[in-house]
Amino acid sequence: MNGEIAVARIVTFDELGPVGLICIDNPPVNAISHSVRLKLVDVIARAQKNPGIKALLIMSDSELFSAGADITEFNRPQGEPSLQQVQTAIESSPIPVVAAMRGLALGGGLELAMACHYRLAHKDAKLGMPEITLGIIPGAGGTQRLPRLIGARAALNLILSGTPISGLEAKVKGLVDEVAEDDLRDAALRFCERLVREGRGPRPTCNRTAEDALDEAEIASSLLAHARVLKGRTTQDLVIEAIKASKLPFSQGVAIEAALAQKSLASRESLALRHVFFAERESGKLSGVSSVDAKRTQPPAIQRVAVVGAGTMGSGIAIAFADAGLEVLLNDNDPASLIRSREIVHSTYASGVRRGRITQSVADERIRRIRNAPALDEVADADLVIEAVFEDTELKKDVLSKLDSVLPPERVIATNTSTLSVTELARATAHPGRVLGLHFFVPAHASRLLEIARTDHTSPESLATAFRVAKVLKKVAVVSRDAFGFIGNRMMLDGYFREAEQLLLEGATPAQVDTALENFGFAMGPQRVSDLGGNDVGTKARVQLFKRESRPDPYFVIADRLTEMGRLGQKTGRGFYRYENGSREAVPDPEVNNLIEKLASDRGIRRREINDQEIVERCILSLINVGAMVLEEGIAARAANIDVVWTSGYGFPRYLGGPMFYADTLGLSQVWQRIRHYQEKLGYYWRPATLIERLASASSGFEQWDRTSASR
Ligand code: 3H9
Repeated sequence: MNGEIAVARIVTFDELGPVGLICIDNPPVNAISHSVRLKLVDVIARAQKNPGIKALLIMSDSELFSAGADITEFNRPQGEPSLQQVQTAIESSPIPVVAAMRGLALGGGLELAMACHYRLAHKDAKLGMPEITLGIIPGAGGTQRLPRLIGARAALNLILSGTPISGLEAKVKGLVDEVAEDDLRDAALRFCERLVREGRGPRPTCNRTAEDALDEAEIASSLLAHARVLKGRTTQDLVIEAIKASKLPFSQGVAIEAALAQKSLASRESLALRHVFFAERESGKLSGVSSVDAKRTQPPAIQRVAVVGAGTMGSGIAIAFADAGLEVLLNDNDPASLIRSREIVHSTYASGVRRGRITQSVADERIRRIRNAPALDEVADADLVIEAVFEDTELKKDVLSKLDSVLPPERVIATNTSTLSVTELARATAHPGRVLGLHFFVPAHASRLLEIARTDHTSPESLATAFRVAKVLKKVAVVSRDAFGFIGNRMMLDGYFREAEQLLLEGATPAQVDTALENFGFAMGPQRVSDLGGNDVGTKARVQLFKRESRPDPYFVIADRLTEMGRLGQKTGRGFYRYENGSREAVPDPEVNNLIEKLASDRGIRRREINDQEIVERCILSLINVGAMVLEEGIAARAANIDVVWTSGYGFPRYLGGPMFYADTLGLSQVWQRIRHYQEKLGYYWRPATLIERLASASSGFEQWDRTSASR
């Protein structure tokens, strides 16, 4: 074998003196797909036959080593060689094999490296086992080799956290042998040459033993440390079982791991989490919402953003962009608002420093990125302008019209409205194609979801810009048609929260409703959410929304009455609950129960005992039902988009896949029958969505509907 072996670029081989350099080149993320595995075993076998090659180096020329196994292959037979077979080829190699990692080395990528005899990483590389976020356990020796390299306890923590560690940290833990400060390739080649010079041969990880074993106290403390992300989950039990097996001889341990990995792969939890993984990526693509060729619609780069309106929301949006490294111009015609906004910005960053999230110098740099621009025409050279003034149609129209005249016609103008008609606002401009809604959630700099509201006139180019904004901000984007509440708030108001209030009128207590839904898996129950966000915020939003479409009584009569009484939630110490002395602990309040009883009796509602099962069923079914209406009305393009909205913005448990995926797991004919049951019992507002009826009678589901709608 001389020089370069002619292989497809999936895996390349170069002979560099005594070192055979194998580069994985499988864009976009160097997943260890079947074709990569095939090439790897082929190249390794051929290199071993070359007497001139004394060491093999596996790395990647791209900016990441590997994002792991190819997740798209999980739903079909994997095809040989398996990743385990590649690892055996590496581990049993008579010449030493070295892995050098830069960027990301995740899951199966890191497992591949762990099967190599030596490992290097760039100091800033990120090494981790994110499998748990997909509801699976590391299934290519990860639960067996990691304990042998860093100890069982550290392995458990790394796997349960799903969060990567840096190259430097990996060195401290013993996961890598050497860290490269600068040029990884150079450092790795020198490392290999040194191995050869010193005659150091293969060092199979599988021959080592883990220094420690898991005891129950350590397991309990690890589970506690990751309790928030593991709530309601089961994969962690399989991880623990697999790591315990690392005390056995390697061949037995990997056999146990393989069986547990299969079990995790087939679990509902994993199906749901993988669904959300792909749904999040799909929802951020233009192809899902426009027939225009997405590849030809390249949005311009965004370096400078202007935010008009320096209130709480505007300040939060400014912080989000500054965090992402962009320059921000903050405009407000009220100098006092700009001063207050400055205070918000400073106190947000001060809190980040206090909590150890960022250093003071990073905070200072980000603060410097936000500049006041008191005159509106100063925003003219921004690549994108976001209007975030008070929720008032006339005020917003005035701002949009002025922006339209100062900005070049191709620049996108986004409104941050959550309640008003974007279509109506866009009419104030001469270029409605450049107008769309960017619905940020509170706090704008920390929330994951960005709802993009498109009108019938919004251009594909503007949408492409909005997607780029989401990418820059590391948020998940979902497009909604401009309609009452967009996707998320429509389903929350007409479905989930309305049903929660109805249950209160019929006899449940706020604590009972909240606890039942938190036990179902929601991060926080609906009444606690209302108290946190402010009951007045909800009331004001509904007043605006009712200008678009009204709703018949009873519709949030309790929350609105609480607002009238000044029981605004945590901020006033009283809402659906009482909060003593600034505490966040929600204490049930008999005064609220009396109020609910009165509101129920005014409406002739007979109160009764309601069990938790009915609470959960009614809240979730109404969420699903309104979700189906949102789909049939074309407000959401895909059921999976709804799942993204609810798992990333409204606390629906990700491990249940979102409301529409969850409906599929229940079976739509069951869903339809139960909705019909409540329609008979409770009356008009339990009308089943026709889409559910249609899909149920065809024994179909939302996932299938998405698949067929993709080809429509
Ligand atoms: C594993 O390794 C199991 C083993 O233990 C056992 C095996 C036997 N496979 O997110 P992005 C696609 S489990 C296939 O938009 P970013 C993604 O769908 C794996 N495809 O970019 C998208 O495709 P498209 C453990 C993958 O820069 C494109 O790449 N690893 C994979 O924002 C770009 O992705 C993980 O859990 C994959 N593994 O983020 C890591 N990864 O353009 C999962 C990505 O068609 N991946 N794609 O929509 C991630 O966390 C992020 O994608 C990453 C890049 C951080 C890598």
